[in-house]
Amino acid sequence: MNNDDLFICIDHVGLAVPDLDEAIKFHTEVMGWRVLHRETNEEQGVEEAMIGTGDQLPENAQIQLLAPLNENSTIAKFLAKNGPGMQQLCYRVADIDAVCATLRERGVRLLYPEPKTGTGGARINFAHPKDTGGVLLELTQPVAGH
Ligand code: CMX
Repeated sequence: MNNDDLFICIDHVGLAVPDLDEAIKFHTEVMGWRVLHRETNEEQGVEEAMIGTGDQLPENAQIQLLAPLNENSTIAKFLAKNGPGMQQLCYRVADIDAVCATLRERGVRLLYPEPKTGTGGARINFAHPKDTGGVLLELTQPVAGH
């Protein structure tokens, strides 16, 4: 793949939080954001909310609040080790299969052999933080129209 074709924009930044309702209260009432979307993703072990502005444009990055669904969740492990805070950076892509193949060719480990399902039905994968300068990097290919 051509370097110019790899990433579209920063899709979102993910924050690990112990309690989703408490975090939503803080980010809406104190910080002034709005909840754009909320869902539970059993496979990822998270309860999540996407927040942004009232007139959020598709190319504007969102903030993803991630709370653990149970004690086995990767977010529970992250919170136990680091406490609340930034857990991931997510880049939007147009063709996740091609991007994953290109990154693999360049020596970056992807966590899943095939993309899994993320926010709003998007196809997602993650690059290992040890291969990306210490940042857990999510790749997301949103469902058309989302
Ligand atoms: N950001 C940066 N570094 C991280 C990290 C993170 N979020 N999570 C782990 N690491 C680092 C650890 O600090 C550790 O480094 P050291 O060895 O120097 O201490 C190393 O990576 C390995 O950590 P670990 O605790 O042994 O590994 P984990 O069992 O925590 O797994 C990871 C790490 C990335 C494989 C796991 O968190 C994972 O599978 N993440 C992808 C899925 C996910 O995050 N789902 C929730 C979000 C869902 C969504 O966005 O939709």
